[in-house]
Amino acid sequence: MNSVNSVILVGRTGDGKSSLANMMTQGDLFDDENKFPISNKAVGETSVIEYCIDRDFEVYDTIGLCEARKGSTLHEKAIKGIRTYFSRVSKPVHYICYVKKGTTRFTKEDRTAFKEFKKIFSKAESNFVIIITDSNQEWVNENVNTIRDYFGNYNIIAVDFPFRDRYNNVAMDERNRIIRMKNREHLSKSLLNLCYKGVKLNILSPSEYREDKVSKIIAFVPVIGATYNLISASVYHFILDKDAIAADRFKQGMNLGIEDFKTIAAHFGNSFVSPTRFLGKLLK
Ligand SMILES: Nc1nc2c(ncn2[C@@H]2O[C@H](COP(=O)(O)OP(=O)(O)O)[C@@H](O)[C@H]2O)c(=O)[nH]1
Ligand SMILES: [Mg+2]
Repeated sequence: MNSVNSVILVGRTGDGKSSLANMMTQGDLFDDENKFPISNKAVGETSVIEYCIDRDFEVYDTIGLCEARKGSTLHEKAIKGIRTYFSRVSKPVHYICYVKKGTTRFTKEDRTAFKEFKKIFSKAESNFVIIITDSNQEWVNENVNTIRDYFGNYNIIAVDFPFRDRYNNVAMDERNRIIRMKNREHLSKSLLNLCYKGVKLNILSPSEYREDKVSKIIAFVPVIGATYNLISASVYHFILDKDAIAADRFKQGMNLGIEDFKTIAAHFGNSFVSPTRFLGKLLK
């Protein structure tokens, strides 16, 4: 029996996320009633994350990154929205896709947007895919160095989902429909061929992310840094269900901690010498 594969689509506005989302969940693009609204406009797209589940795929279509420049409120709002939403998604996700249109220029905004994507989904990098829209495999082969330069060394899938013909030419519409069907098949096969296992996202919400930045400074302070990491490890594990983060913190706490524990032990007695017992005391 086929199981449903989950897909997250991230990228800049206008690069084809919603077209992809519709193709994966409804099989084609329609004039009026698409599950994910398609838009030609550069700004003003929905500020929420849209979700839809169908037979083969469940898809999260996200807010466009980098609508203006880095530092613009829209960009920051998009990052915050994506972090907040996915920090609450605890089930594993299969394909975490960065979407870029092949027919538009590669700019520094693309680098900024991708860097942000990589930062948000850093614990799930094993499941990254780069999807180049309005494109084909030949174009990707010719431009693979540019794509890698901008978006790193991940699997790349090229697709083309042309929508309406601008001049309402019926023959063109039919030609576009055939291209879409061929590409939908290619997309499905290419994704499933990667055989990615579902991965837990472990994404920090905006406030947790701020805490994480603070913790990197605190980590340099002996004793306090180690203690802080150990306490926060337990918070991430027991309260927030973010084990990858908890494991990192625990490791940092222990690495920094051995000498510190001995120092503490000198003050508080032998029961503190064992780091595990020490953590036990902290958790009480
Ligand atoms: N020809 C072609 N046009 C595309 C493709 N993907 C998106 N578009 C067009 O690009 C515009 C923006 O697409 P949309 O899916 O709304 O992008 P989003 O802002 O990333 O969600 C629309 O006019 C789409 O028809 C593609 O693969 N091929
Ligand atoms: Mg969209």
